[in-house]
Amino acid sequence: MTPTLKKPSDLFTQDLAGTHKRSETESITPGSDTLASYDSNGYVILRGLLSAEVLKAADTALRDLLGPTGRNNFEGFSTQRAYALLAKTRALDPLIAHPQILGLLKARLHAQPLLSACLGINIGPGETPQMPHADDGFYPDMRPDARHGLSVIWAFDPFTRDNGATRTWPGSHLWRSGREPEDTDVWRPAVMEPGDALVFHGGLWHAGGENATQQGRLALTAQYCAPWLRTQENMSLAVPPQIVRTLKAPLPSLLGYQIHPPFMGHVNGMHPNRLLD
Ligand SMILES: O=C(O)CCC(=O)C(=O)O
Repeated sequence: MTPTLKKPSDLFTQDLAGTHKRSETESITPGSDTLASYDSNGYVILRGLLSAEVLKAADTALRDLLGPTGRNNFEGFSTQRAYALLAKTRALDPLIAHPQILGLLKARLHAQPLLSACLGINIGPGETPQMPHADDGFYPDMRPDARHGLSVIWAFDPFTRDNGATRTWPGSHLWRSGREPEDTDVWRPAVMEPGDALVFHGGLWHAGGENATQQGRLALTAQYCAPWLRTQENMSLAVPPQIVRTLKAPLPSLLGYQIHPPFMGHVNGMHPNRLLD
């Protein structure tokens, strides 16, 4: 039954869809220590989240999809990337929609987020440190403490100080607008084992590290944004409906097959899921 709107605020709280009602996705509620680290440092490392089988399948698929090295010093001239991953493999789905990540998204971003970007990053031998940045940096008015995004970096290789472990500037998600890391600001490498995940606030300054070893450092990054923002990767074009139709919840919703109340995301006045029926 479509609800009757009684007051203006009902527009933003009521689910107006007749057929494709919003549904809760299964998630794991984060513990208080996890949230305390996320809130104060701007990041938290979740350890050992994947079974050996899931990790192996994800690792094999991602390595197969890696493209050429970067076209500028942000992508990294010695770093390979892989984009549009949801159109290319199903092996990464359990990471992108991991219940622990969904729990953090619900607690600290939004219960119906969008997947803004999802890419493989293999920092190769000899790579120089990446330019520090915040993943929310391209949204205006990102501070103070605007909850625009939440990012995850999954380690597929051991992450060490020497091989390019992601550098984080603890607490930088709380910096005033316009402040950038100085040489005197201390960064920390996110030292991780394969299957660990660095989860961070979209306002956290971070960067891929320098790789002074002879091996690559492979990661998957999944970046999520609030459902009223434009996504970095144009997911509607990157992942065609015939693939989205085969995906399990909440992946279609993460890819934009959702309505943010009252009407954001409609197609021809209808819920986008009608395209999948
Ligand atoms: O690979 C990493 O450790 C971080 C890379 C990153 O933040 C990016 O390319 O946006």
